[in-house]
Amino acid sequence: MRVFWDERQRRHAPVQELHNGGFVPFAEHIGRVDSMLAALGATHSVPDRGEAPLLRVHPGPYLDFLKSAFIDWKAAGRPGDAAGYVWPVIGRRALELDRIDARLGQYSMDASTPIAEGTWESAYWSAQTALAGLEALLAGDRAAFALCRPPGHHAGADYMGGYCYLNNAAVAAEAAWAAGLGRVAILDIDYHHGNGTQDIFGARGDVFFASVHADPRTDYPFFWGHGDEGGAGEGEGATLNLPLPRGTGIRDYEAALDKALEAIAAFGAGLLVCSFGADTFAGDPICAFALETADYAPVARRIASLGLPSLVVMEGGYAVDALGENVASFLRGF
Ligand code: Q9C
Ligand code: ZN
Repeated sequence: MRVFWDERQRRHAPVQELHNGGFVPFAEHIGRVDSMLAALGATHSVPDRGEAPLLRVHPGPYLDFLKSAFIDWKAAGRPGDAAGYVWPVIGRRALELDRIDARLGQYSMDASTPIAEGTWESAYWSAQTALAGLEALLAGDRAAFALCRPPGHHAGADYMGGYCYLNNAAVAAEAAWAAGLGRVAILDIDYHHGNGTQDIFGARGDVFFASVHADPRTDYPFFWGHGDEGGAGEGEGATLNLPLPRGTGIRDYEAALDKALEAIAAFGAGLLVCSFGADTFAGDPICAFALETADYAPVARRIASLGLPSLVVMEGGYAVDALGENVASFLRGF
């Protein structure tokens, strides 16, 4: 399976994040990529397809915000990386204010997603990497791996969150739709629920979203991903959430995964986008499932047995020393 990656995805390097009431080193750091590149070997280059495919998912004002936030932050005389401290609660007026602090709140959902100098450039190339993987499928590859970083599944159409700025999986799914590949299924197997992807496609009947993740009653992102969220309007029935308790190991995990795969098979998609996070690993420092390195190969084999052209998009995974081997195990299984 070809691996797609662009060096400009390294430019994003926030220093710290708010975690459990204090500041800690930013967990989604470039060491993750070094671990994956060491285990995966050669990568393929990523062409520039411009902003048009990003704009199929994200509104222009949100992209403008991502581009200018760090500059505006510095212009306001602030040290460090741009981070919000006030969030508009549901039902408040949707104002388009100029103040950088207001914009950081308007366009984000949490305090774990700072904007640093190279954030826009890395997020842009991360989304381009997803598009490059999709193009490999269009050219006839059965599967492709987009080594996206920063990750994407917590980013909604107009908000960042959970280390995510642009929703790489959604950008690829929309591009697949535009390319005439028909109905798309997105299977999200990051430890955390993919709230951004669900928000983007939840009202759509032509894109199926299935997610196996930690129960949001105990885990981030808390306010999405509960078992009763099944889509809205034309999208009713095209969202499937399968939350699992902390401590879940491979047996219960595979049972939930099989339910997701059955639903995807019944939906009748022409293409699969798999949001893959290796933060389900037993040794992950910020997560609490119990998958082992060797488990990722059979998990991937089950997914591959759908027989769909598959784009694997990288999401989370923070046990840096094991990350490369976990991803390699998954891709070998495919
Ligand atoms: N105290 C992804 O895996 N921070 N994002 C949680 C817990 C946010 C993870 C803080 C975790 C987001 C792509
Ligand atoms: Zn995650």
